[in-house]
Formats: sequence, structure tokens, C-alpha cells
Amino acid sequence: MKRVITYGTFDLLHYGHINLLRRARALGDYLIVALSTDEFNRVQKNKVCYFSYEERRMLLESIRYVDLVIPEENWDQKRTDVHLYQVDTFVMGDDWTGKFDFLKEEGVEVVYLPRTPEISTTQIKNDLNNREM
Ligand code: C2G
Repeated sequence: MKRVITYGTFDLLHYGHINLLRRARALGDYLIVALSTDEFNRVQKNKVCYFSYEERRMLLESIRYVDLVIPEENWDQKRTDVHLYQVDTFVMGDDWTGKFDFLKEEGVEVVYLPRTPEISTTQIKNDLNNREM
């Protein structure tokens, strides 16, 4: 059983997120998503989410590619998470290329996948705001 993990906020879930989750799951047999908590988003990621952690968790758990959702509470838990959850492969979008290579020291394969270029949560918010004007 090859176990894959990825991390993120996944607010206003969109097809770019789904493209990432689908490809991450295809790298193994089991996909864990570490979902940024509201506190982590607000205090350390400077992100204000439209959906709460519980709402974002429910959405992620309804996706066929996702097997388990766990909380991401800080930047530093990855090194322990990969052992706690017996992870073989760590996956992130390529906007993070290089940032998590240290996980190779923990015996984990690190994969950065191309982002879906034309969509983002920020883009959605901006487009909706512009339409209202
Ligand atoms: N993503 C993507 N294509 C997009 C938008 C997002 O492939 N158009 C990917 C990102 O690269 C990331 C994942 O979807 O791998 C989740 O995106 P975010 O919710 O924006 O995650 P982020 O804020 O980058 O949090 O500790 C790591 C952080 O929690 C990552």
C-alpha cells in the first residue's frame, strides 16, 4: 500500500484542486490530505477562508481521490506526519518546488506537480467582485 500525502487550504474548492488531488492519488493507493485549520490560515498563512475548516473538510472527504483528511496546524508538522502516517510520497503543486525537499531525508519521495494555470481561489474572488460592480 503506497501512501501519499499533500497539504493545503483548499478554500472555494475548484477544478485546479481536483486536478492536483487526482494526480496525487494516482501516485499511490491511499491519499491523505492535511487540511490547513482556520487558525493556521489566519495566523500563519494570512489567508481568510470563505469556508470553515469543517466545511472544507466535508468537501474534501466527498472527493473520490481522498482517503483521509487530517488537520494542518503549523508549517513544521510535515517531518513527523510522514512517519506518523507511514507516508511514501509527498506531493505539492509546483508553486512550492524545492520548499519541501528536506522530506527526502525522512525517506519520502517528494513530487511537485504542475499547477492548473488559469484558476485560483483568489481569481474566483476577484472575478466575482468585478461582476458585482
Ligand atoms: N493548486 C493547483 N492548481 C491551482 C491551484 C492550486 O495545483 N490552480 C494546488 C496547489 O499547488 C496546492 C494545492 O492545490 O498543492 C492546494 O492549494 P492551496 O489550498 O492554495 O494550498 P496552499 O495555500 O499552497 O497550502 O504546508 C503547505 C501549505 O498548506 C500549502
